[in-house]
Parts: sequence; C-alpha cells; structure tokens
Amino acid sequence: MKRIFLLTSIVILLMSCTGEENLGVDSTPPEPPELIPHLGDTGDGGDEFIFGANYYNTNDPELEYNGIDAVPGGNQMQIQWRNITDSDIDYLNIYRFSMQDYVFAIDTLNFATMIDSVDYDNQSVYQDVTAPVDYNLFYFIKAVDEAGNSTLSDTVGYKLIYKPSLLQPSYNESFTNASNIIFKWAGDTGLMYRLLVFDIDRNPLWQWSPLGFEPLETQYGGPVITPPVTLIWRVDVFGQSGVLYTIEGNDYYIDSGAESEERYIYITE
Ligand SMILES: [Ca+2]
Ligand SMILES: [Ca+2]
Repeated sequence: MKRIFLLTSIVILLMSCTGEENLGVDSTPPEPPELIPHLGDTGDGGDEFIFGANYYNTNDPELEYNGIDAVPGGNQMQIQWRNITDSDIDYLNIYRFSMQDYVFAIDTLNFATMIDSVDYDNQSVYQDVTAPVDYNLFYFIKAVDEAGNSTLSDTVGYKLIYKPSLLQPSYNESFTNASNIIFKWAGDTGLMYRLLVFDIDRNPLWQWSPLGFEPLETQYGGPVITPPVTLIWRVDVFGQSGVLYTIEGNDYYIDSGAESEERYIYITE
C-alpha cells in the first residue's frame, strides 16, 4: 500500500514537472517586496560610540539601511526595501500618495500615482526627486517579473519638512584650528536639529542637537583634530514624529524631517 502511494506520488510529481516545462510559462508572482519604514537617523545613539547604536551613515548603503527618509541636498525622499528574493524580477513600479489623495475604502491603486518605473538591477533603494515638502507621503512598489506576474509591496510613509539653510562656515572654508569653527544655520519648522560633523570617510565625529527654539549656533566641540583633515558637515531637522494615520485598517506612525546640503571644511596646518 505504501509503495503504491509512493509510486503514485512520483508519477504525479513527474507529470506536474513536465506539464510546467511544456508550457514554459512562469505563473508564479514575486514574493511581496518588503519596504522598510523609517528606522532611524544619522547620529541616533548619541555622541558616544556605543556598540550596537544606530550610526546611520548617509552615503554607505550598507550602513544607511534606515528605510524611508529625507536625503541631504535637494527635496528628495529615499525609499528602501529588503532584498527581493525572486531571481526573475524585470522592473519595479513606484507609487506615491499623500493623505490628501487618500480616499477611504477605495482601492489604493485608484488614488495613488505611479511616479516611476525602473529597471530592476538588484537595487534596494529609490530616490523620489519630485517629493513635495510638507505632505504626509506614502509609498509602495510593484515588482513585475519577466513573465509579467506582479505583486504589490506593503506601504511606508514619511513627511519631508523644510531644510535648514546653512549660514556658516561657508563652502570649503579653511581653519587652522577646529575649535575656531562656528556653525550657524537657520530654519523655522524644526522641533529639533542635529548638527553632524563627519570625517572624510563619513565616520561621525561629533554631533550637537539643539531644540528648535534654542540658538542655532555653536562652536565646534568634538574631538581634537590634528591637521590636515577634511571635515564634512550638515544639519538634520526633525519635526513631529509618530503621528498616527490609519489607511485601510493599517496604522502608520509617520515621522518627519529633512537634511541640509553638505559642506566641506578644511583644517590646515
Ligand atoms: Ca516569477
Ligand atoms: Ca534622516
């Protein structure tokens, strides 16, 4: 009895294999891509180098795996997803909607805008260069395989606010002593700011996080620097965080922020 069952199983297995090969058509849709919510920001974990703290480092995709976030420089939104396991992905469609677009109980695809379609080359990041400032923005993607099967991802959200304007030091300014540097910027939408100073390899050297109502100016207070050294600095701003929106029964806690342009400082002998 056992043997008959085994044989039958093998025959069925063989039949199903040849059946698929003869058809030659892939009817398996991709696994749903997993978008990464906003996990953190550069400098989270504080000024001390604490093992295991989140030192999100902006230009290293390995380290800056922090999900949806503002981008330094222009008004752009970065979205990120975990590696897609399917080996036959052809392209990705990128969708966006705001809370203003959202219509209750209507299929998301009816009010979301497809903002781009990109060839898939194993990338796990996309930058939306058309993201409007001061809107709660939600993103999802559609992965389409070579046979045309498609699957939607989950949804993530973030809100870009207005960027701080850097006032001083000016572009590429030189100093002989880092403690002579006065950082100064302007901004009016932030609940908190974070001045970030990196070395040329983008290791965080020093940070300072004043609240929005405090003077947005400080002297360099990081580790002693022996010239010649090139520093990179920028200012991140944070607005309200964890604001709850419910979309189609799912709760989203939306953070907000922006990242200034980056400037170089030369410490010379
Ligand atoms: Ca497939
Ligand atoms: Ca950030």
